Amino acid sequence: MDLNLDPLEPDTQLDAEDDEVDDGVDEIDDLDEEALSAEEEAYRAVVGPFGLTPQEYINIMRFGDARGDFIYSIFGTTPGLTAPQQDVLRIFAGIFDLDPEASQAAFGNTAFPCDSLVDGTRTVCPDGAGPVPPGELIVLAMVLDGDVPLEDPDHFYTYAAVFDADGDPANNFQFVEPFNWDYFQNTDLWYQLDWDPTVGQWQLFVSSFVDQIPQDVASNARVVIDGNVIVFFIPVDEFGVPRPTYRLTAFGHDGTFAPEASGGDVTGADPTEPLLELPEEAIVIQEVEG
Ligand SMILES: [Ca+2]
Ligand SMILES: [Ca+2]
Ligand SMILES: [Ca+2]
Repeated sequence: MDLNLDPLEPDTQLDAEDDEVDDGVDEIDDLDEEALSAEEEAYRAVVGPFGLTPQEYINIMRFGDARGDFIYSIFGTTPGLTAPQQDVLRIFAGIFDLDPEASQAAFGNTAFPCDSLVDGTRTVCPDGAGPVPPGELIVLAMVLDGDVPLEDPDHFYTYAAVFDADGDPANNFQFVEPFNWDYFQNTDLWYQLDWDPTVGQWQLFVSSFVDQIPQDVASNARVVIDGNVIVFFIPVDEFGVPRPTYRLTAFGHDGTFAPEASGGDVTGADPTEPLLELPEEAIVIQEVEG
């Protein structure tokens, strides 16, 4: 297995039935039995309750992201805050299909209950979130270069999954000068996990960019923070299309947003790159460990 992945080159094949993917499948088998990367192990530890088999893991898309490729939201401006927990190293993207029982076991009150801290795993829900509906969930994970501090007294953090929710680029948010590397550009539905040290809380804000203004929207999403892994679980029914394109972002600052005290990372080199695609095939979840 070649561990020197090009950034944003998927390193697994998505369709195990495709004749051309024999090599990919073999690589995955090798990966399972021998040398799981630290990032792969960290990801699997978090989604472990879903009980994926080695073959099912093939349907998770994986991307590498360069280490240390910090950016500020203005091209050419050097960010001054560049902690490991602001550096995305790896992205995992899957579609999980849960029946009502599995959904209840995962998100009812067992594996990932709302606004809980269990064995160091923090689960955050939007205000007013209802139960996670059965059916397809978009499951997006970022593995960072360092553990996310759960109670940083000095810094703000925003970890986000942002989408073109309806597949129409014409109505997406466009950057406002001078922020030509605005992390959210060319998207229109934003799931923002925020740490605010002044209130000492993690919160999940969901907003839709409608008529040129971000507006709060109701959501039944969940976000899980576990060590250096952040996983977004978002019902497909919150999107206009079943496989919206997306970007993941990680940003830290001191409250001023000044470049010398801010910095972060996006999937890819910078936010002018095209959004990423989700796998077509869903993984049917049979049973969830509570
Ligand atoms: Ca990175
Ligand atoms: Ca759109
Ligand atoms: Ca990057």
